[in-house]
Amino acid sequence: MSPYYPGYYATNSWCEWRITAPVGHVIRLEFVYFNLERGDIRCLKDYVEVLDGTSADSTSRGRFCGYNYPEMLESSSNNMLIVFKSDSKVVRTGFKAEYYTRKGRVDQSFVLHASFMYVKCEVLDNFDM
Ligand SMILES: [Ca+2]
Repeated sequence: MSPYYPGYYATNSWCEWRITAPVGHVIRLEFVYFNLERGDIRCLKDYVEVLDGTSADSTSRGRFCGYNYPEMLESSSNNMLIVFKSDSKVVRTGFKAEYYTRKGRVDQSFVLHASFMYVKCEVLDNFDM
């Protein structure tokens, strides 16, 4: 979940959550709350971006902002990175997501996990785009 959730998140934030499942597992991410500043279609102000891997250079599975909940996302491997970024103006109450993992075979059921692994969250200077 975003910093201070269900309170307002801070301005000028950059946060990353990394989810790592055992090798051979895939990750399903489901947003259960989503309320960010509404941006244009590129979501340049505040956004959540889900990446299919371990770094910000990994393939993006989508960048999300505004009030519409992102659809459920599944990783192609056992790693997923969630990035949250806010600019210097207008804050909302952020997001909450849950994740499930399963062995790669489709006949295995997903198992819900309680929380994200915390990686880092920092305040940036002059990060407006
Ligand atoms: Ca903002």
